[in-house]
Amino acid sequence: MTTLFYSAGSPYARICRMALREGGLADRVEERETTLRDAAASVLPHNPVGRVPALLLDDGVTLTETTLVLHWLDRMGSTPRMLPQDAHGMAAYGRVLGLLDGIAVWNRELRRPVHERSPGVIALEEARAARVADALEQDVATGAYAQLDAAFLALAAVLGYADRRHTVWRWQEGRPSLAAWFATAAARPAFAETLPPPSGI
Ligand SMILES: N[C@@H](CCC(=O)N[C@@H](CS)C(=O)NCC(=O)O)C(=O)O
Repeated sequence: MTTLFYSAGSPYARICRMALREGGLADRVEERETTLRDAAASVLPHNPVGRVPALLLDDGVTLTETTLVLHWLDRMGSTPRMLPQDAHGMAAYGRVLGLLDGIAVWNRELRRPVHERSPGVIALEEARAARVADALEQDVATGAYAQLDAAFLALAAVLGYADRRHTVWRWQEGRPSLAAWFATAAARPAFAETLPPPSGI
């Protein structure tokens, strides 16, 4: 059976886990939790990069990178299709992935011992996140991210991550449309079934 390696705290893996549920493929893919940054991690024999998500196919091939996994889920018959087909949809998905990449850098910085943190990196990522969130506030206010696809799930995953694992970022303040969008997305069963544990940051 096809296997999706994930970590409960990973927003990237969560995009794929929500996609399995929303796309009607949950009974065709087994989810297997792995540790990360660990020489004994169960994902390592299949993915030397050691990151999740990683999708182990029946023939032993392992797909890494969220977008490639979503592409494969579409090939497996995900309904609805996850990857956007037009430029608007692709741009919306890319915008959120960029936000997520920046938040991952910011969060990693905050996990270092205080004397190893770079104030410059933190300031840069905080400014990037604010800029993108302001753009997203306009986007959702004008009807973007309304249909269920990779852009929708990535936005739910990044805001869900901020909500429980990166709470230093007060993204809701001054962004009522984004907050309302998130409340609606968070009510979906696929979101509730994949909640990450709080991390204390
Ligand atoms: N570009 C990758 C990013 C995946 C990623 O960074 N995953 C993190 C968890 S959120 C990970 O596995 N980190 C473990 C490590 O860096 O060793 C994607 O789009 O899937």
